[in-house]
Amino acid sequence: MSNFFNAIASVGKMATDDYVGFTFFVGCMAMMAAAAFFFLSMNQFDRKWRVSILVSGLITFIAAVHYWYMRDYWAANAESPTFFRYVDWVLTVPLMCVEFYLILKVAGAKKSLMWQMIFLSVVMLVTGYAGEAIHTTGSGPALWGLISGIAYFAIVYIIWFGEAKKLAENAGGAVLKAHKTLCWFVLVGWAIYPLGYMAGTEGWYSGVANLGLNMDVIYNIGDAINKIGFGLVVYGAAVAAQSTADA
Ligand SMILES: *C/C=C(C)/C=C/C=C(C)/C=C/C1=C(C)CCCC1(C)C
Repeated sequence: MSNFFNAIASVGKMATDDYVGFTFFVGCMAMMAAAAFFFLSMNQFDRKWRVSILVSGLITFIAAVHYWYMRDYWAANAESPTFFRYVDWVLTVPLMCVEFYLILKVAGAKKSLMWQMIFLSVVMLVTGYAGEAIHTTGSGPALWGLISGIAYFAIVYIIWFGEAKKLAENAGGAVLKAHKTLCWFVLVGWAIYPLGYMAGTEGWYSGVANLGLNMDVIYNIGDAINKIGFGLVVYGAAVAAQSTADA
């Protein structure tokens, strides 16, 4: 019973002065709501778009489950839930690559494009984890972060200038529009993460990149923008494509 009251007290405390914990809490709710929205709306679309909306639902659902654990972990230990964070990312970021592929499939995208992007995203995340959790001293975080950043830019290159861009241009219409918006998400929205990394690890950048913001707060803001926003762009494209098809 006393555990029960301690839990209530700690949640109460969290809501008033622990703003990091609060962002985990709100993040969890937002991911749950978004997942429910995508799952419940998917049947209004025809087959091609239904799978894309399903993937948006899976991304936010997987995140909701991890936020549930991360919120608990933070409340119990007041330290970064790095492991849960990266497990979440290594599942959801490749799914975002799948999302790019699904959108471009109508334009004839090949599976190899998808695997190329998935491979790069896994390299980006595994090296990021190495810098954040394994090689945490000296030049370790800067070095591993740099490798991660190179993989990140390779993804940016493919979607902005490479094969993915050509396919989107061939498709035109709702596909091209959605692709363009998602490109901006990856260039600007995903750039939030290296900022969080620099705020939370030691390196040459420690003086410059200290925004006075906690790393987890930065990551949580990034996740809300990228996972929910990304899903909504896909949803918007599906609505647009469907309404032109119906007309
Ligand atoms: C839903 C989660 C998403 C979209 C996560 C994206 C994560 C990144 C783009 C992380 C990138 C990183 C770098 C580019 C360098 C430093 C290490 C990382 C892993 C934070």
